Amino acid sequence: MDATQGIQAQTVSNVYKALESNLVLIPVINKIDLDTADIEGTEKDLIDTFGFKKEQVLKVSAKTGEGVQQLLEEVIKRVPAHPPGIHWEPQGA
Ligand SMILES: Nc1nc2c(ncn2[C@@H]2O[C@H](COP(=O)(O)OP(=O)(O)O)[C@@H](O)[C@H]2O)c(=O)[nH]1
Ligand SMILES: [Mg+2]
Repeated sequence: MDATQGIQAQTVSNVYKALESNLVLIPVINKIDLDTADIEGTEKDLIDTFGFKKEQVLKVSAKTGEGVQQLLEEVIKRVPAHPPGIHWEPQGA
């Protein structure tokens, strides 16, 4: 979620698509490097609107790289190798 924009149509749309597909959701606040970022307010939106817990929320800047290492580690920790509900066919012969 963009810390300078709050909840956008794209945020809501992507959350519901992911929920319908039974995917693990990782709430991430991006653009924390900007002066106009409202990190606290964005975090509150994620908690109040989508029911995430404060301790689940990650904070990153795609520009400076802050928090990106932790984000990658959390993806590995939280996302199962085979998402539930998706049947994987081996590719090739
Ligand atoms: N300062 C800053 N700019 C970013 C960051 N992440 C993306 N942007 C820039 O924000 C602009 C819009 O991208 P973004 O909001 O991420 O994507 P969109 O909402 O799908 O268009 C682009 O110019 C990106 O380079 C960030 O962490 N910090
Ligand atoms: Mg944007």
